[in-house]
Amino acid sequence: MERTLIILKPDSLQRGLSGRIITRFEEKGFQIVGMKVMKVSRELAEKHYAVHKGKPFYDRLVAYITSSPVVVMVLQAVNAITVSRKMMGATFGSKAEPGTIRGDFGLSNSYNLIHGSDSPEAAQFEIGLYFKADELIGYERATERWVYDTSAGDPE
Ligand code: IDP
Ligand code: MG
Repeated sequence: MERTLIILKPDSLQRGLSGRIITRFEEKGFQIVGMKVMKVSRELAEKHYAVHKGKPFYDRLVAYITSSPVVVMVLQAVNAITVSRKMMGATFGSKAEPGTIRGDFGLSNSYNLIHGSDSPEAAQFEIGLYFKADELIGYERATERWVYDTSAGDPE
């Protein structure tokens, strides 16, 4: 099982799309192990987006993510990072394929609704930035054995 950090960015909440986006992940079979609404501080945004410092869009990106509340979630699944990135679609709303979250709900190359960790290292770093250990809840799901084939042991 893998965990990833997902952020529903300010435009998701302002446009009333957060519920529909969360539903996509629930329907796919992801397990929600952490979730909260928060306002991202400038300090937190600068830590999160340190890898983008110096890029032409960096200042606007920090302004965007701090402009209005976000929903942050930790989602768990087999291959959570790869699968969630596929569901998000390409970075630019104008290029993202229909059927993806960015492809279905947005046009902007900047206001693109959602963030998702892009590697296990990034996920570990980002989960630690946004959540305290006791805010993540591991629990057994009644549907687990129908989401995955667990007959050989590991979920497949
Ligand atoms: P990702 O969110 O698909 O992983 P990154 O390249 O990590 O894309 O960029 C982080 C965020 O910065 C994007 O989600 C988007 O909001 C913003 N961004 C990236 N490239 C551009 C750009 O060329 N113009 C404006 N905003 C951008
Ligand atoms: Mg990224």
